[in-house]
Amino acid sequence: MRILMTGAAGGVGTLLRPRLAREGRVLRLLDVVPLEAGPGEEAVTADITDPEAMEAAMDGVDAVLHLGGHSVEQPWADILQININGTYVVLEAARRTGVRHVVLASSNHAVGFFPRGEDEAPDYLFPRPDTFYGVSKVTKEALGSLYHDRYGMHVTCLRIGSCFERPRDVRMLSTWLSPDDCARLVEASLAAGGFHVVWGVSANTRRWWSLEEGRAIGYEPKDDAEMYADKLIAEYGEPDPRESPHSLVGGAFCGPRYDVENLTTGG
Ligand code: 15L
Repeated sequence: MRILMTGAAGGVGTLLRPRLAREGRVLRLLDVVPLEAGPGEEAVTADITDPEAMEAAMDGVDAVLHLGGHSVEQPWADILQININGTYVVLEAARRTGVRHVVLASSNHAVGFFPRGEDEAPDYLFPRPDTFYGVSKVTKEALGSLYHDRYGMHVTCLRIGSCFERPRDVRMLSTWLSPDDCARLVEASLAAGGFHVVWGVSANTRRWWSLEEGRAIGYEPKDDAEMYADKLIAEYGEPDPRESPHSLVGGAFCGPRYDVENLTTGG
């Protein structure tokens, strides 16, 4: 089996590479940044917005894990070209070459303005993006839905929380997706038929996003950010779920000054 991983040089791709290695599996790593292939890997230097290069990269591929694109807020033109058009090009190349399984890295920022209530945030929350970046994740999910319904592709969209080696702040005590759980989620998604939107989150004690749909496709998280709680709370204080940035799914991305104008001017 051969899996094409786009954005393989990025944060999540780097964490997943060793964790997705399997006997009898080839990981084809694709990025605009040149990568060195290790055992069981192939490296392709290409741009996800280049249709010809993406079709060539699909040769002999059974499944695509699409991680490529900007991972935080950017000016609209960049989001449009890299994240939105890039996802279209990836899906279209997969369709043209007969690839049946696609896993799309969405984000909690597709639903960032959803407020925290008493209950867990359910699966399949209606889009409520907190940034242009979040809009691109909504679009990614919509394109995945289209390619499933129109062409019968199996597509799973992962609304990833915070996928880092370990949680970096108190919000991540709730939103952390450990690298090992991320690999478990990707494995379950690669095997899932149909179309799904699942939260990408670990079994955190402070989690407030549903694991129901994830479990329904066979994802069983094993990690819990709580082991980092004492240290993080000593550093940052106890998070108040009623206060910003903890009162909304997207955290700081929902802040009044977290828009691209402020990000690019630094103001
Ligand atoms: C994301 O979608 C970003 O890619 C990542 O950098 C984190 O900020 C994460 O969301 C998060 O919400 O913690």
